[in-house]
Amino acid sequence: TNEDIIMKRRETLANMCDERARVLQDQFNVSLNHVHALSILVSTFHHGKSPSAIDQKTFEEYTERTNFERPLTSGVAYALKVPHSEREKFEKEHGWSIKKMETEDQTVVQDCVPENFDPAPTQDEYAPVIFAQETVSHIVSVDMMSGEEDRENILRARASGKGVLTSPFKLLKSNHLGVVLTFAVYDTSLVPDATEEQRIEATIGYLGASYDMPSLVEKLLHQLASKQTIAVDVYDTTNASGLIKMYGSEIGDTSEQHISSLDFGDPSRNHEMHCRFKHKL
Ligand code: WA2
Repeated sequence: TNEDIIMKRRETLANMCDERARVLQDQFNVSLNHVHALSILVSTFHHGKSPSAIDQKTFEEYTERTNFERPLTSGVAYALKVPHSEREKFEKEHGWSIKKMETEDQTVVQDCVPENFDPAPTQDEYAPVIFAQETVSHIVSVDMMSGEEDRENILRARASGKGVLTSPFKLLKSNHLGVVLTFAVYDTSLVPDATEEQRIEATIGYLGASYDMPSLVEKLLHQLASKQTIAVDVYDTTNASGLIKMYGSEIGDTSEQHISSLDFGDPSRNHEMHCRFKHKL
């Protein structure tokens, strides 16, 4: 009967949506684990050795060769915690000044490259990027604390000791919405059951990965069959009053949709996948 067909169709949609959500969530989790491991690598071989065994060239080579471990990321980078009192010494040592992150709302697109960024105005502390994968080399020397989403992430990462995610925002030099994942790096003074204050005190840097959602989700869905059949949207649903679409299209009939939950590992952010058939029955 017609009712059976409709039921069957609804079940098919639910299964396909759950499968896609599971694949996306698993791939995200795989890259999250590897970004975590990278933060330990920096702690061990940059901060744990004197002289450091990592420089920009080594970091670039290693991150490029291990890219397959971070399937959804567009790039990884490492920023140092620099208090204002150490800014001058830091800038002299590195031979460049800490730059302010400027978004395209404030500047014309051509100016939106770090070479043209202004020096960061005086702040209590900074988070300049010292190492970057080649794909995000444009953020070297930029103070990540001068970007609202990056700053919030840094503060939450170091106080919690967990991997934390931003809400979706427009990444530098990208036309797409993306998210940033951040892990804090601590010095050896960190005790196992440290308080937030002790964690902040022991922080020495921030390892972050950026995820360009549209291109990466697209790539992932391409590998699965029946891309022609269903349309998929990914939302940040943290704020119930305003869902943010991180990926998706306008096609399909939204009256008949299935929602699969997504867990990207940060309990303070919620995500969902919404699926629908592209064509009516
Ligand atoms: N990485 C790449 N593109 C970006 C970006 C970012 N943040 N922010 C805006 N566009 C080094 O959490 C520390 C990476 C930030 C890490």
